[in-house]
Amino acid sequence: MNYKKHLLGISIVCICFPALSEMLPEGATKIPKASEIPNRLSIEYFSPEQIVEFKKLDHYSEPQWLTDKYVKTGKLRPVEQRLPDVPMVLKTASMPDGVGVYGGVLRHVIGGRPQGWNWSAAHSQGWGGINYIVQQCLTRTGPMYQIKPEALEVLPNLAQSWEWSEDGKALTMHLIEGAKWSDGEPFTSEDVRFYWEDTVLEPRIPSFSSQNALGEGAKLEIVDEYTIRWYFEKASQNQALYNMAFMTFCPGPAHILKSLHPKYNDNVTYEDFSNALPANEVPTVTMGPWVPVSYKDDQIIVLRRNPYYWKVDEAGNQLPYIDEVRYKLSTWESRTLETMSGSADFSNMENPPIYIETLRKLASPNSPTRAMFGPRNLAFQIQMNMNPTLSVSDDREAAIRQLNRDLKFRKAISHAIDRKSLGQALVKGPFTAEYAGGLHPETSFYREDDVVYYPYNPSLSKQYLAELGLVDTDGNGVVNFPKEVNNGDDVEIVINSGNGTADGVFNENLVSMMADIGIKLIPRLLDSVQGDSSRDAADFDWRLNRSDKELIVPMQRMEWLAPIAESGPIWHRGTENKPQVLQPFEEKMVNLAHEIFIERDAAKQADLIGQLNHEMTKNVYHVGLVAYPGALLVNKRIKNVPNAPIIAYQWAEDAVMRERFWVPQDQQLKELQPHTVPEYKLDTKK
Ligand code: BQZ
Repeated sequence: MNYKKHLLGISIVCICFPALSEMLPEGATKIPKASEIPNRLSIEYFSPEQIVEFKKLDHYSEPQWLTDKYVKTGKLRPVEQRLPDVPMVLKTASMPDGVGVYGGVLRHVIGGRPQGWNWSAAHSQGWGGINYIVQQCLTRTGPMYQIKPEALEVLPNLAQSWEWSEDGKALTMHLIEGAKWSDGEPFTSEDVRFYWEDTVLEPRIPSFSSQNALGEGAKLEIVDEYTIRWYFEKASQNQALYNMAFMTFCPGPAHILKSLHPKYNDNVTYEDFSNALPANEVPTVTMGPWVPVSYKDDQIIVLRRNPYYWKVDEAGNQLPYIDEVRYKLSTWESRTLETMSGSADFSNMENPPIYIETLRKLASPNSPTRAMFGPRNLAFQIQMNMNPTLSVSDDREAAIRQLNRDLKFRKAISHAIDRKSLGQALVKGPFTAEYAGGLHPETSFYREDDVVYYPYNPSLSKQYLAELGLVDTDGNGVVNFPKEVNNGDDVEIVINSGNGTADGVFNENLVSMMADIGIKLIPRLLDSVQGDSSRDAADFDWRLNRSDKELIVPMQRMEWLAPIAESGPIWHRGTENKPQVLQPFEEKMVNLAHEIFIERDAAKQADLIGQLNHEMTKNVYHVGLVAYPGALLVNKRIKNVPNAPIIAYQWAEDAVMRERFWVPQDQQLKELQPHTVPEYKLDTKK
């Protein structure tokens, strides 16, 4: 299917540029070795065919209540008519507990809140895996963590198969035929066309995707109802297959969205479209295994099985096995605490301040929870906004942007941070490691030698600030801008952050570390919706950020690392009117990124990624703070839960394939809306 193989677990040998020690910049060192943490995660590997296959089976079945209540009464067609002619079959070989039984509940808790169901206009659904349920994408990357390195490839999803043209510039994709949206309407290439042409390429609609992120100058041709063809300027744009997965190519229902879009409806504006499908408008129309059917603001979202879901097991049982999924709207910390105590079923343990307590509880033999510890593939960093004009509303903000763009300033900040203390303040013990920014340590593309580290050295920080003309002229302990800049006022910087305990620990420590070098740091705590929207609008001086999968599998979301598109790294975004202003090292990173995309040799590609990491860390593209491990926590009553890291190609919620989860009958919990599936009012089918 795709050209090259790489990844998690392969060791790659290539020394292609001079040893780093010969060229370390002033003040820089190598990154210190982190202490060992026990890594108890062992992963079972499969070939793609052992995970998924498209195949017509002789016989299909569904929960008995569904047949009795909906099919026998004529409300739904029989299951074989709701399924595609050739459905996707999830294979028993890769299911830890095999074919399951129907029924029961999966209980999630999230700290996010849904902006709405119109993900085609960059609405988030509150994260924590509800996004992975409602947004189905052309390809799927989450479960790739368990593919044997030598067989590694992007997995099919709504695109069933694909082939590259001989010159490597055209990619023909075959969509699954006869699959239906949760309201029974067919999924076709028109959904793909609408998503691409009328939302991604439409500058007046915000999007999770962009043309260049998919592959330089990507163009789409609709061949027929179930065939699409991509054209690229250069050959072998392999990253395109990654970008057709979550969250950059997950089409919305065109048959619903068109009537809400100004191109097809004179009575609505672009703004209307972006705000269409608010969270309380349920049931949602989705291709996912469960459908949001009820929504209570700040309380709960209930999802019920999608009777049109297009995946089955090898015995012909339509998936999912579990009938109801609940999302309690709470906080990220309570997700972990509730999963520990058994009142929730699934948590990515990612909040170091509660690790010790969680570990203690896990050690008890009656703990209801199973924990899977992963490598240090989580990290926090400071992102400094580098767009000189976007969302700048006064002189202070403009002056901060100029500082952010100055390497000497970024080095000064890096040298001001005592990462050892910061790590210990976050959680005592061996969990955290000093982090220089760039790729996550303990992941496959990371090589210590690529990393340039500017460690704790406050006197060098102060020297750099003075060289930049930032001196405390009024004796109040805070350095001032030079007279001609921002009135010579105090240097005050606002840092946007989340509102969890970890954010609090970082803020408190960063405020005092910055105060030591004469910078007044002002934390601004935001909930997840505020955080996402200020991030997307580039409305911040600095952001405290917990990094994501682009720092693990770089070609997946390269525009979040190198400014290959205006949607570019969070800290250097641009718009048509306020474009990015790239510095020479950024141009270099863009070139490297393009080379990475088209390099077919895995070792050479890994080396190019290493060079990118070198540029990132040498130029302090963002300021690394600390790296730390996470653990996946799942209630013991849930079957078919493979060992998985909390994040690799995607977050665990996608990686583990929840549509195969099942619960033995005697352990199933009471459903809130038993024996129901979503029912749509006819007028939603515009
Ligand atoms: C995992 C994830 C699943 C987004 C989000 C959230 C947003 C960011 C990031 C993580 C949450 C959980 O992460 O913390 O464990 O469940 O949802 O999507 O932090 O605010 O914008 O990038 O993935």
